[in-house]
Formats: sequence, C-alpha cells, structure tokens
Amino acid sequence: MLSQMHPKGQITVYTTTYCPYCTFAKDFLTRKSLPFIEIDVTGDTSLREALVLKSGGRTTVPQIFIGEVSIGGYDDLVALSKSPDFEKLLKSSGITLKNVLD
Ligand SMILES: N[C@@H](CCC(=O)N[C@@H](CS)C(=O)NCC(=O)O)C(=O)O
Repeated sequence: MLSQMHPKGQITVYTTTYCPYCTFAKDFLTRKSLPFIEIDVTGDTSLREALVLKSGGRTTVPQIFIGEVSIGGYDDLVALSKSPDFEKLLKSSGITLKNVLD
C-alpha cells in the first residue's frame, strides 16, 4: 500500500498533528523549495503500522521518503542535507535542489 504512495520524483512526509518535528521538517523542505506531499497518519493505526515497517522499524513521526527511499525523521533530513548524498538522492529521484546555499 505505502509503496504506491512513494513515486519517483516525490518527497513524502508522514506526519501527525501537534508534532513539532513534523513542522520543522516541512519548514525545512519549504525553505529549500522542495515540494512534498504530506500524509497525516494521526489516529490511523494500520497506516502507522505499515509506516513503521516501511521505515525500517522507526516509530516516530515525521517519516520522510525521497522517492521510495526512507531517510528517517527531521534530524536525519538535516544531517543528510549536509552530505553530497542528499543532492545525489534527489537527482536520482528526479528532483532538483534549487536553494543549494540555504
Ligand atoms: N529525532 C526525531 C524525533 C521525532 C519525534 O520525537 N517525534 C515525536 C512527535 S514530534 C513522536 O513521534 N513521538 C511519538 C509518537 O507521536 O508516537 C526527528 O528528528 O524526527
């Protein structure tokens, strides 16, 4: 089910309401002009369970996917953004990073 929701060329952010780290992640992507799809999993137990499996056992939100690749939460996103792998991963998913200096 979730694999169909992570097409190439798309960043997907799974969130819940009242989740500061979700807001941090969305703000971060917005600052970098990286469009994303948000899926609110608040109260959806089966989607949440599927997400844990798809995220390699991570149980927190946000969970962020670049294309089909699970990159983890907000801290992971920030750490990855400081590595050349970030641009490579975006490129391989068909996403262009515009605000390189931000
Ligand atoms: N280091 C994680 C922290 C994420 C985190 O603590 N998320 C909280 C919500 S803001 C959470 O998932 N708590 C458990 C829960 O909501 O079930 C990140 O940067 O994404």
